[in-house]
Formats: sequence, C-alpha cells, structure tokens
Amino acid sequence: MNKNTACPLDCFDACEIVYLNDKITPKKSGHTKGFLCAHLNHYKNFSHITKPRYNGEEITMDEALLKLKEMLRDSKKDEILHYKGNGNFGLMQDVTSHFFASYGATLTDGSLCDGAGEAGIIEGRGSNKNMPLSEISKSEVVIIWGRNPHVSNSHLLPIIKDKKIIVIDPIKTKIAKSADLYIQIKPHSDLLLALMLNRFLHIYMSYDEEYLKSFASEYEDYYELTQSLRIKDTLDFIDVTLGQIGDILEIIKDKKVAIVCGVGVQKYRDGAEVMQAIDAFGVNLGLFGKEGCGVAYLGNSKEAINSPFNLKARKVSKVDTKFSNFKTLFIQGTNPLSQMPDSFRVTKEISLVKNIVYFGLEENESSALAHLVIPAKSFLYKNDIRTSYSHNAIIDMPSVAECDYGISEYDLSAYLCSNFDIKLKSEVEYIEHFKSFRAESENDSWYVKGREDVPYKNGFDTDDGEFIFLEDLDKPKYVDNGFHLITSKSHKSQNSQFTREKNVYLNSSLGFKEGELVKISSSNGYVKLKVKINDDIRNDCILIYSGTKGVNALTTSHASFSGKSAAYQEEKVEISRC
Ligand SMILES: Nc1nc2c(c(=O)[nH]1)N[C@H]1C(S)=C(S)[C@@H](COP(=O)(O)OP(=O)(O)OC[C@H]3O[C@@H](n4cnc5c(=O)[nH]c(N)nc54)[C@H](O)[C@@H]3O)O[C@H]1N2
Ligand SMILES: Nc1nc2c(c(=O)[nH]1)N[C@H]1C(S)=C(S)[C@@H](COP(=O)(O)OP(=O)(O)OC[C@H]3O[C@@H](n4cnc5c(=O)[nH]c(N)nc54)[C@H](O)[C@@H]3O)O[C@H]1N2
Ligand code: SF4
Ligand SMILES: [Mo]
Repeated sequence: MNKNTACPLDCFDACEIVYLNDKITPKKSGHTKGFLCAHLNHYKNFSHITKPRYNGEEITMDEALLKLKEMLRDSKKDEILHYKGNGNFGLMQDVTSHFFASYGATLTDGSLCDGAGEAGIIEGRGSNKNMPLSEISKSEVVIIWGRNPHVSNSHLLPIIKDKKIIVIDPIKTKIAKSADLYIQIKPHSDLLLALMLNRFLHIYMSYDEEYLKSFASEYEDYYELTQSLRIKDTLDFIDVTLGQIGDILEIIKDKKVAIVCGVGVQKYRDGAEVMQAIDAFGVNLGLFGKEGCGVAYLGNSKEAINSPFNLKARKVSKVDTKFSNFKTLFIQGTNPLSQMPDSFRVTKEISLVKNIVYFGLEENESSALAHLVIPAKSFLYKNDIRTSYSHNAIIDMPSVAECDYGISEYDLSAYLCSNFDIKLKSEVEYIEHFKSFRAESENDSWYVKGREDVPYKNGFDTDDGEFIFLEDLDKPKYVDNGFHLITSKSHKSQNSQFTREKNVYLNSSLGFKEGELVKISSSNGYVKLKVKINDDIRNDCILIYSGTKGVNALTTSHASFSGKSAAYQEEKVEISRC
C-alpha cells in the first residue's frame, strides 16, 4: 500500500515521500521532483537505538518512563531544563515543550542555526517572510550567496539550471565551478561586499529610485554610509576586484534577480548586520514585492501557524547555556555535545548535571554521557505534520509503518502530563489544529494559508512600512592573522547524523601532506585531525565540516550581537604539525 509522508530532517527541501512496499521513495510531482538525497535513500541502513538505558544498563520503556518521572520529582521545577533541537522538524515535536513549560521547567531561546541572519532580516523588513522556491523559479539571475545547494538544498538545482548564476563563497563549491561568475570572497567580508555593491549601484545610477522613494526613503543616508569606506582598501581586503563588482552589476542589470543566501554569511557575531546589508542591496535594486525577485534565506517555517502548545516558560540561552545551574537536563532531537559551540565548556558544564536524559534516535556524544537514554520512534512510526523554511508547503506525516521499540514525543508527553496533572488534548486534535492552517493547491499538495508567494508587495512590516537601513558601521580593521575556520555542511551527514566527516581540508600551498595529523587550535580549544588536500579552499581558510568530531572545540560560545545565535566562524585558528 502507498502511504504519503515527508522527510523529517532539518533541511530547506522538506521533501514529500511515498512509502511503498516498506521503502522510502520520492514523490514524483511537486517540489520533490522524483528524487531524494542520500540520507533518505539510505535512511533504513543507519542504526537506531532500540533499548532504553539507565546508567549503562538496558531497561524497559516502562522502567525508563518511571526513572524520568523520579528524576523530575527529584528536582525543583526551576532546576529542570528542556534542551530541544530540530533533529525532527515536525510541528508535533513541540508537544514535549508543552509539558515542560506547563510544569514550570525552563526552555531555551536563541539559535544554533540561522538566528543572526534572521535578526538582521527582521531589523530591516520587520518580519522574515521568505522568497519561496516557486518564485526563485521565475527569476532570470540567481546570486547564490553563502549557500551550498549541491549539499544542503539539492531541490533548488533543477529550478535554477537554465538561469544566469553568480556565486559568492570562499570555497569553490560545485555550483561555483559551473557559475557564470564566481567570487571567491574572503570569509566574513560579505557586509563590506554588500556595501560596496550598493555604493557602485548608486555611482552607476542603477538603483530603483521610484521604489526607494516609496519604501526605503532613507536610501541617500545609507549611500552616505557606504561612502565612509575607502574603495581600494576595502576591495583589497575582501579580495574582490573592481572588475568583479562591475561584472555583478552588469549581469543583474534590468533582470529579475533572486539573491539566495544561506547560513554561511552569518556565522559571525555581526551576522545580523551582514544579512541586513545584503537585504539593503536587494532593496536598492527594488527586488521586494515583485514576481521572480527577492532575497531568499531560511524563512520562518512557522509563519502564519499558531502553536496549540503552551510554550510560555522561563528561557535560557541555547548558545552559552549554563547547564550546571540545573539538576535535570532533558535533551531532545539534538546532540549538544557535538553541535553546540565551545565543546570543552559544554562537556564540563553538562558533566555537572545530576540527571542527564537523552531522547533521540541514535547513539552519539550526548547519548554516551546521558544517565537515561530514551529511544524515540522515527518519523515512519509516528504521526506528525511539517512545514519548510524554503517553500510554503505543509505536509502531513502520518505513521506509515509499525515498530515495537521507541516512543513518540506525543506518547512520552502524554505519560508525563497524566502523571503531573497537566492538560493535554488528543494527538488527533493537535494534528487537526495544524491542518486548519492549510489550503489545497492544484497538484494535490497543501500550502500554508495566508502566506504570500511574493511578500512585501505593499511595503515592509516595519512601523511605517519602510525598510530600515543599517545606520552605522564599526570601522573595518584591515589587519588579519590566523586562518579563517569554515565549518559548512557535508553531503555525508546531516550535522552529526548519518556518516560523519573525520578530516580537516586544506589548500596544498600551505605545505601539509595528505593524511598528515595536524593540531588546529583557537583561543577556545583544539582538535587533532588528518589532512585532506583540496585546492577549492582559499589558502587563508581551513575547512572542517559540521558534524566532524571535535570541530566545536574551536568555536566560541559568545552569541551574535543580535539574534542570540551561535557564531561558529568568529574565531581564527592556527595549524601545527603533531
Ligand atoms: N547534506 C546536508 N544538508 C543539510 C545539512 C547537513 O548537515 N547536511 N544541514 C541543514 C541545516 S541544519 C542547515 S541550517 C542548512 C544550511 O545550508 P547552507 O546555508 O548551505 O549552509 P553551510 O553549508 O553551512 O554554508 C553554506 C556555504 O557558505 C559558505 N561560507 C562560509 N563562510 C562564508 C562567508 O563568510 N561568506 C560567504 N559568502 N560564504 C561563506 C560555505 O563555504 C558554504 O559553501 O542545510 C541543511 N541541509
Ligand atoms: N561547527 C559547526 N557547528 C554547527 C553547525 C555548523 O555549521 N558548524 N551548524 C549548526 C546548525 S545550522 C544546526 S541546525 C545544529 C544542528 O545540530 P543538532 O540539532 O544537534 O542536529 P543533529 O546533529 O542532526 O542531531 C539531531 C539529533 O536529533 C535526533 N533525532 C532525529 N529524529 C528525531 C526524532 O524524531 N525524535 C527525537 N526525539 N530525536 C530525533 C538524532 O538522533 C540526533 O541526536 O548544529 C549547529 N552546529
Ligand atoms: S533533500 Fe532534505 S528534505 Fe529532501 S530527503 Fe534529503 S534531507 Fe530530506
Ligand atoms: Mo541549521
């Protein structure tokens, strides 16, 4: 029997799946276009935890739930922390937060992902309404700016294959190799590039004056701000030539342009300002509110959907979390010991917690440290529904098969709610609630009601409907030492899930040999990895993929200045032979 569901992973694409004769297959129509990525094609080959454990001993699920109840009773309410990630992107995953919030426990806020960029977008536009895939498909020129679609967003590729492509990335990614124009920018200089582009747009009088007068009337002041930079010094510093600036402006002139950004541009403490400046370039081109034009980032996947869950609680930072302030830590759908920044600090802090619970699918650093391990059911065996951060579909995810191990988030929450006297509706009622936010389209897919494919047609969501530009700049310091750490997504893993990378990738000109063991250090910590040579990487950068064991020993727990987001690429690193 065919059953339709969706990939649960934290990914732009949110693919639709047909479960056919016990096999995961792609839906042929719609944005999934008949293909899935390697993670889902091989999903069933990856092993999942099947037995709950307490202090290393296997126990039954009933015993595990009892232990969990005892741990919660053993702690004061404000000594309990629910630390949840997006290992599964289903909307029902928040049902556990409903329990913890209603019980009086602490939740987290901030982001390990796109929070800085989102804060910059909200600062400028008043909201984060995304340019969906369906609109990118109508554009003529696509600027891929700090996103790596062959790895993280493969369903974008068929949509843009016949368009003019410009890529801005310190790494010569696969799409960079076939692009019409590739700028191998120095990392962390996109803010300066966006300001330079804006400045030359004005010099060449190519900005959309009529649009700016209506929706961004401070554009002259912003132009003045861009004039505070010295052109030659700035371009030398960011490693972009005047010719390349001219080429970009020439390619996009009078075209429908989609600027497609990823998290790469904003893994810095000033990540919000970077996105706000890229947005401002889009505004000066008049890209908002027009078909086939705009700036795409990671949109708010919950836009236009009200949560039925109680999520009001005391919240602590997800980035520099003081775990030792808590007696019971409930980790769900994330692997903080690998994926949070500043791993040495995180390990030290979490080790001081009396009761550590890990609720997930697979073994990793966090399950190894946990006292109580509770296996979750995978998406195939539970009911959910999901949305995406790059398109407007809402996809039902009913259970498509049975399995006799693990527990769903709903069943675990139902157990806790009934034991601690907290109101919980039936699973069906919650899923129906989410379904009430959908509207059917022609090709038997559902969309989130009220989301606009072309947002900001009548101006922005700021108080006066006008775009807000950056008002001042930290004077750039044209000094540089150490290597830039690039830590992007791998095609082998989904952050720390599936097959994890093990190496550091270096340009051959640095003189290291393939297979050599090196020590990479920052002011935060160090990691030892074997070298792989790759000349697609600039010689002032080193690349260690997200999910590589130890990479976050190098990263800082100082959050972004705005958006409470991790800044994985802020720290410079050194390399030495072991
Ligand atoms: N296969 C796979 N797919 C995934 C994931 C995964 O782990 N594996 N993770 C998912 C998640 S959680 C997310 S958030 C998305 C993110 O997906 P992407 O936004 O594509 O994220 P990254 O790979 O981190 O970075 C994208 C690009 O930014 C470049 N970059 C790094 N620093 C800079 C810089 O300073 N400036 C510029 N211009 N570019 C820079 C990198 O070289 C990289 O090519 O992917 C999702 N999809
Ligand atoms: N150095 C560096 N660090 C990074 C990044 C980077 O680019 N570089 N990227 C950051 C980004 S963008 C992100 S989003 C984070 C991601 O980091 P995490 O949120 O830790 O994501 P994963 O490593 O994919 O781990 C997901 C976990 O969810 C569990 N899981 C999967 N499905 C389910 C389910 O249905 N139920 C339950 N209960 N659990 C489930 C899996 O077993 C796994 O333990 O990492 C961040 N960390
Ligand atoms: S491309 Fe993304 S959404 Fe599609 S199957 Fe792979 S991980 Fe899932
Ligand atoms: Mo992410």
